[in-house]
Parts: sequence; C-alpha cells; structure tokens
Amino acid sequence: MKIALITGVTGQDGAYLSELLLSKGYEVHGLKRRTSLFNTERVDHLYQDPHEKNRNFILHYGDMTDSTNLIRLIQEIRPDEIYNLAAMSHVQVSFEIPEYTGNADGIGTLRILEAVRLLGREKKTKIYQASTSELYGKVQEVPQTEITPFYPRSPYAIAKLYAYWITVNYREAYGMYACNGILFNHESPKRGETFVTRKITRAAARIALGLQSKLYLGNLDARRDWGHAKDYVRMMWMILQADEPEDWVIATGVATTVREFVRLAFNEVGIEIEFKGKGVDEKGYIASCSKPEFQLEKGLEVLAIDPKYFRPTEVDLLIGDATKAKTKLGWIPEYNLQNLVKEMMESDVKHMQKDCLLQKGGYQTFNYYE
Ligand code: NDP
Ligand code: GDR
Repeated sequence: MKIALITGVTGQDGAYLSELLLSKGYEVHGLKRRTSLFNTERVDHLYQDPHEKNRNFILHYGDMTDSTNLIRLIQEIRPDEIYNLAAMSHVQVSFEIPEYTGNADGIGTLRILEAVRLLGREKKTKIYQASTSELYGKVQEVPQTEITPFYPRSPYAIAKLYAYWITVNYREAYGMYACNGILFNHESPKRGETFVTRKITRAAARIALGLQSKLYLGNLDARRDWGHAKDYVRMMWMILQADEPEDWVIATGVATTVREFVRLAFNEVGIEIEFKGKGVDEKGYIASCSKPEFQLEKGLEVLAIDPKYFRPTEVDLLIGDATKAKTKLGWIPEYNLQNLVKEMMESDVKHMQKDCLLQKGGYQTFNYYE
C-alpha cells in the first residue's frame, strides 16, 4: 500500500485528490490547520473514527510555517508521495498579507523539500508542487507552455515563483523526484466562495431564488482558462507516476472572460443577462427569464461593478497549452466549460433551495426549560 501526505487536504484540490488516492488503495495522510471553527467540511465524508483499526484516511494538525511540525510528520508518516497543495491561494488577498503569503507559499515549500532531504528520504519520497499559471502574469506569449517566460504580478505569484524554482533546484541538486504542475484555474462545486466562478454561481442561484438582489464584481474583461478540479487532481497523480521528474502545464486551451462566465451561469437558471455601460459603469440587467420556477422581473439590475475588486496589478489573459501532458502522459480532460458551469450551478441551486425553504417556511423552536 502506498502512503501519501497531502498538505492543504481541507481545500478544493485536497478533497478531490484524497478521494482519488483512496480509490487507488493509498493510505492518505492530510495536514490540517487548527482553526477556531471546523474546517474539514470538504473531507468530512471521508472521516474515519480515530478509534477504528486500519484507518486509511488520517488527519494531522500542522502548518506550512512550522518546520518542526513538518519534519516530525514526514518522519512519522514516511510518505512515498507528498502533494504540497497548502497555500494562501487568493491572489487579491495576497496584496493584503504579502509577508504571510511569502512564508506559507514560498518558504513553506522549501520546508517540505528540506525536511525530506534532512530525513534522508531524497530517493524515497516523490514531491508534487502546486505551481500556477499566475507565474506567467503579464502576457509574454499565448498560449503559455512549459517554456514561456514568467512575469508574476502579485505577492502570491511571486511566492509561488520561489516555490517553483526551489523545487527545480532540489531536483537538480539532490536528484530528488520533485515536480511542478503548472495548473491553470480549475473550479468545481467545492471551489472557495470568494473565487470569481463560485462567487458567480452562488449569486446566480441566490438571485434566481430571491435570496439576494445583486452581484458585485471587479474586472469583467479578465480572461481565464477554466477547467474542472477533478480532471486536474488526476493529472497531479499521473505526474508522480511518470518515469522522470519533470514540470507540466495543465490547462484546457480555452480562455473565457469573466463576463461570459456570468452569462453562462445565469443561463443555467433560464436568465438572460443584458450588459450595458463600460468599465466601472457596466451593469447587468435581466433581459428575460424563461424558467417559470424562477419568477424574475425584466429590467432588474442584478450585476454591478465594485472597484474594490480590481487588483493593483491584474493578469489579463491566461490560456495554456497542455500538449506535453496529453502526448507524454495521455491526460484527457473529461469536462468542458459548459458541463463545469452546469455542475456548479446545479450544486449551488440545491444548496440555496435549503436556505429558501428555511426562510419561507421558517422553523419551530420551543423553550426547553419551560
Ligand atoms: P484552497 O484555497 O481551496 O485550499 C488551500 C489549502 O491550503 C486549504 O486546505 C488551507 O487550509 C491550506 N492552507 C492555507 N494556508 C496554510 C498553512 N499556512 N498551513 C497549512 N495549510 C494551509 O486551494 P485549491 O485547493 O484551489 O488549490 C490547491 C493548491 O493549488 C494551492 O497551493 C493553490 O495555490 C494551487 N493552485 C490552485 C489553482 C486553482 O485554480 N484552484 C490553480 C493553480 C494552483 P484551510 O482549509 O484551513 O484554509
Ligand atoms: P485567480 O482567480 O486570481 O485567477 O486565481 P479568481 O477567481 O480570484 O479571479 C479570476 C479573475 O476574475 C477577476 N474578478 C474577480 N475575482 C474575484 N475573486 N472576485 C471578484 O469579484 C472578481 N471580479 C472579477 C479577477 O480580477 C481575475 O482576473 C486562482 C487561484 O485559485 C490561484 O490560487 C491560482 O493559482 C490561480 O487561480 C491559477
């Protein structure tokens, strides 16, 4: 039985990767942070009671900023594979907490590599580093490949640049099996609520159900190459099964604007959006609503721009070329943008219907002590 350690196990990718590795018969260990509220919702369905014998999904407290913790865990777990997914992953937030982002995302990666080396596991533990299309930043070349020059545009991307190169360096210096997956944006119903796709699908569902009146966004012209997280975690595993450690671009090769994503999401609930105005004055109105279950007034303003969501330095266009992954590893994505949006909308409508029921029907309470 292979043993894997996933940092960032409670995140979107950590949850899908855990499911995949468990289905392949791995013993999966995950690093979770201590938080004042539960943070394991995405992996709760995999939870096993600590009193059970022969558990194959085990969570450990830890943090990317604590070397002692990482060294001890790697010593105890003795993983065959480490998937380093933990990061402060929000680009805009990284402008507000740049030092912490550098520590967790950049030096955190060094801590993992160095722990493996110090413990003499250079030839025993393979390492996957979650690199990102944000490394390309300001457009140098389209589409972006493994040899496109980097020009990062945020504290997040610059921390990830350090992580990218320290991974390459440990591979070259110590012969470690350490690889970068340069992944373009990937989404799913498990996507964090403050990333733009999930913010849009959540709002579209809530607006359709009358739970919210308006969605505020930033730059609608940004273009992203959006794939499905399930396809991308499969590729993470394939990267560590390859004969040689290398760096790989994972992308769909299709770029779409944020505006078009809004249109597709609202279309799923039968709403046509009409966009009027330009730049910060752009607004979105209901042009029609074809589904009788969502009664929405024509002409209603449901989308507006809030400049606070504009970034100090924006990444305008990301579009990747995953030819290497497709030809050398045989990676074939199963999702396209249309079925990704459909799955996210179906999930958010289902979630919001519960809120709707509660709001409309209410619930009864009684005073236990009377
Ligand atoms: P999420 O934001 O959903 O998950 C991030 C995970 O990292 C969470 O489990 C979080 O814990 C954990 N984490 C954050 N800071 C620390 C820390 N200091 N110590 C330990 N754990 C920490 O990200 P995704 O799942 O979307 O992405 C996974 C990785 O891939 C990230 O490194 C991201 O930067 C990178 N990436 C993502 C892409 C995408 O489109 N999704 C594209 C390219 C790269 P908690 O749950 O407690 O917050
Ligand atoms: P990104 O994802 O920055 O590409 O990073 P995000 O969804 O945050 O932004 C995508 C684009 O949408 C524009 N945008 C908005 N973004 C957010 N979050 N909120 C808004 O209201 C909004 N309005 C417009 C942004 O300006 C941007 O251009 C994600 C993360 O998962 C990273 O960790 C990962 O490395 C990259 O993808 C690849």
